[in-house]
Amino acid sequence: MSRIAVVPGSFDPVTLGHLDVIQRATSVFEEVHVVVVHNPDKHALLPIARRVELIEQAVSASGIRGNVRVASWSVGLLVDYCTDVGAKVIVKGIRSQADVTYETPMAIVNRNLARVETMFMLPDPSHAHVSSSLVRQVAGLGGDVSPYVPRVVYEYLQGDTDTSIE
Ligand code: COD
Repeated sequence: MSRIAVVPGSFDPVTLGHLDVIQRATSVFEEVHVVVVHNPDKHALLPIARRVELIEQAVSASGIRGNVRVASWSVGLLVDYCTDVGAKVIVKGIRSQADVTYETPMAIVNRNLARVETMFMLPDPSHAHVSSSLVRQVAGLGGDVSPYVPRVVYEYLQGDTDTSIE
């Protein structure tokens, strides 16, 4: 039995879709570790430390009452983090067939590597179209991203003029 789950992602930046998954994970697991992982396939906007801060602030402001810890991981496999903290489950949000195609091989490899299972959660339909890349694109072109992100992220992006890569 597992009481700890890991919710990993780039969270660049954290969106209302991510928060929805985090919130529902806290209703299933006693402890939820939200882990910011560098995705080498993606062009990063925010430094990892800033992403961690924004998640902490967004979780705190959202009224999520479960036990949530926010961390980053860059020194090895995600399952090494899971083993370190005693988590047997990774939770991922699935919005589309493309997410299933992307996530399925990772889930199998993670189970083979460390017997860590992956649980897929379907998003709230109101957030199913939201992604960090969409937010980055709309914000970068001067559009309003307030419907898609927590208020702290909206305010951060409003004030942010530094879009350099970490
Ligand atoms: N609604 C619901 N879920 C959502 C939404 C939404 N609107 N938006 C995103 N999600 C889900 C995504 O499907 C994903 O599960 C998660 O939230 C994070 O999404 P992103 O976009 O922030 O993060 P990704 O997809 O760039 O993160 C990928 C990881 C870095 C987590 C992934 O590559 C990974 O698990 N890497 C582990 C590295 C490793 O150990 N590799 C070797 C073994 S496979």
